[in-house]
Amino acid sequence: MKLIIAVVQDKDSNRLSEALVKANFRATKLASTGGFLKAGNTTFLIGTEDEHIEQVKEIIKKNCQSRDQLVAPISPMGGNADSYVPYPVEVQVGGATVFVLPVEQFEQF
Ligand code: 2BA
Ligand code: 2BA
Repeated sequence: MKLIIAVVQDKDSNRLSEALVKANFRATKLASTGGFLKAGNTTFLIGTEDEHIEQVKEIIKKNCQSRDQLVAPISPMGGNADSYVPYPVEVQVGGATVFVLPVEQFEQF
């Protein structure tokens, strides 16, 4: 068994969870925040058998789009001057960042 951790954009999260349910996969959604943009994103935990990993990755790929996002300059006033970006920068936020981890045990009580 493997645990897939997928960080996706909020805009894609409903579509992805619907597609997973439709394909009979179980998942847990966590509200998360990107360390760089400091904007909300969604982290999916999907536990599934090894032979289904490719299918889950395909579903993620199909339902998550990559987009360009503008990072607005944030005033350092009262904040952390180390992270101050004085001009807007465009970054490409990927469709999904996916990790596949081995699962030692899976129990449901
Ligand atoms: P449980 O299987 O007891 O799962 C309870 C919650 O645990 C799930 O909430 C989900 O958040 C998490 N979970 C379970 N298996 C997981 C896995 N392999 N990977 C990641 N997270 C997992 P919900 O998704 O809201 O599901 C509530 C209950 O609805 C489930 O209870 C199950 O009885 C049923 N269910 C969930 N997905 C289903 C599906 N695709 N088809 C049929 N029944 C489903
Ligand atoms: P954020 O950390 O908010 O990053 C959003 C986008 O900003 C990234 O898109 C990337 O294009 C850019 N970016 C991030 N860190 C950067 C840096 N130090 N310098 C320059 N540009 C940077 P993605 O790579 O597609 O990542 C989307 C989200 O996925 C990230 O949101 C983060 O929440 C998660 N993520 C990506 N790589 C990760 C990793 N190795 N470990 C954990 N989470 C990761």
